[in-house]
This record gives sequence, C-alpha cells and structure tokens, in this order.
Amino acid sequence: MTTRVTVLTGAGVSTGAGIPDFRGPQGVWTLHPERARLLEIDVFLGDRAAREEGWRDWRSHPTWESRPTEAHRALARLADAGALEALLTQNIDGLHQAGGSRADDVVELHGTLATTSCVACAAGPLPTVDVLARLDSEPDPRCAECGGILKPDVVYFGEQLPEAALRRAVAASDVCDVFLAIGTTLTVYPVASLPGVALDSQATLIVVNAEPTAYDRYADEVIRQPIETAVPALVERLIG
Ligand code: CNA
Repeated sequence: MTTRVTVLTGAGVSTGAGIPDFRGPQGVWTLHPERARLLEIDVFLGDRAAREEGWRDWRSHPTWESRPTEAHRALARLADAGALEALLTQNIDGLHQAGGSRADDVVELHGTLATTSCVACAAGPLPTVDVLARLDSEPDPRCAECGGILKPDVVYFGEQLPEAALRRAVAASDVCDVFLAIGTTLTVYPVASLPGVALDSQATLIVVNAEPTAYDRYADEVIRQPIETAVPALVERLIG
C-alpha cells in the first residue's frame, strides 16, 4: 500500500525563492519587529495610515518576482507518485502551484496574496495586481461597488482561518501515514495543532527546519538542513 503523506509548509520553504520568512535569523520581524502590527486586522481596518503603508508593502513584496525552488517542485512529485494526501501551506505566495502542484491539492490555510476582496460586501475577488496598479492615485483602495475597504485575501492576525480549509487540513492530518512539516516554527495556531492531530493518529512526524521547532521532541525525525536540498532528497526517499 502506498504511504500517504500530508505536508505542511511554512515561510521557510520559500526563502530560497527570495521571500524572507518572519522569524528566521533574516526574518522580517527579526530585523524589523515594528512591521508585525501592519498584519493585525484591527490596525489594518482602524488606522488609515497603517493601511496605506501595508498596501505599499504588498506592492514591493518579493512574491511578485519570485519563482518556485527545487523544494516546491519536489513536493509536486509526491502527488505525481500518488503519495500525497494534501499539501497544507501557511504561505500566501502561490509558489506550490507555480512549482507544479495541482490547485486542488494545495490548502492555503492563511489565504493568498493573489486576490483581494471587499471587507464590507460580497463583490467578487479582484486580482491583487490590478488593485496595486491603482495605488498611486488611490493609496487606500476602495470597493467599486460599495466604497468598502479592500484587503488582500491573506489571513491577518486576529482573523479566522478559512473554515473549509481548516476542516480539510484536520482531516488530512488525521488520515496520513507520514506528516511532513517543512520550514515552519510550528508556533502559529491553529495550524500548529495539526502535527498533534497526526501524532494522535499514529502518523510518523518528520520535521525539516533550520532552527528548533515546537514539535522537535515529538518528531520521529528532525532534519536540520537547508530545505532546498533536504526536501528533494526526502521526497525521493518517500516515493522511491
Ligand atoms: P516562520 O515563523 O517565519 O518560520 C520559518 C522557519 O523556517 C524558521 O524557523 C527558519 O529557520 C526556517 N527556514 C527558513 N529558511 C530555511 C531554509 N532555507 N532551510 C531550512 N529552514 C529554513 O514561518 P511560519 O510559516 O512558521 O510562520 C507562519 C506565518 C509566516 C504564516 O502566517 C505565513 O503566512 C507567514 N509568511 C509567509 C510567507 C510566504 O508566503 N512565503 C513569507 C513570510 C511569512
């Protein structure tokens, strides 16, 4: 029987693509702790100057120039081999899909930067690039339908995670044989509870991260090597 693998990725899987993480040694919050407040939902909604600064940050975000790495491509091969249960990600950069993973396999637990929605009405999501193109003339972009505040479809701190995504993530963690946590400190809840769901169901837990994580002592294997080389080797071992 094929081993079923559920993967959870964090910001560390994309640092090789030029997108800094938050908490690593070169992380955005490690170097600029004051920037964390720009991702708090209360600040975004309640402080116009912070909202405008946040939008300018998104415009210059490295995601727009990034390309998937060997690690993203290797994870796509898990599905090709029929071994992937689900690819859960905390990332908002779309690099798993760009690296060959099927959109259906990727569960974006913290949303996506690709689209933007109105916080006040049900007007359909807009491509975020189109909103960014308006920033020079409209630094606090508003909904064309109702004038409400527009926000990237990224989950900000203080917001609920998308319910269907979280349900699917819990189910995938519950049924897998191997749970692979890659490039995440496993400290942001509720996502950080998912390895616990897998362990409760007797899955093998493998952690790949340069620094210690909250689950290292429960893991069957901890790989403290660069993700760009460690993940392709691990995928070959799992499907080989
Ligand atoms: P984090 O808390 O920033 O931790 C990342 C971890 O990855 C750190 O412990 C690093 O040491 C480790 N790491 C970084 N690069 C490598 C590497 N090349 N090889 C091995 N280990 C490495 O990230 P989390 O995902 O735990 O935090 C969750 C937040 C960060 C989520 O809300 C994400 O949406 C958010 N985030 C996403 C992106 C993105 O989409 N690419 C970028 C920055 C932050």
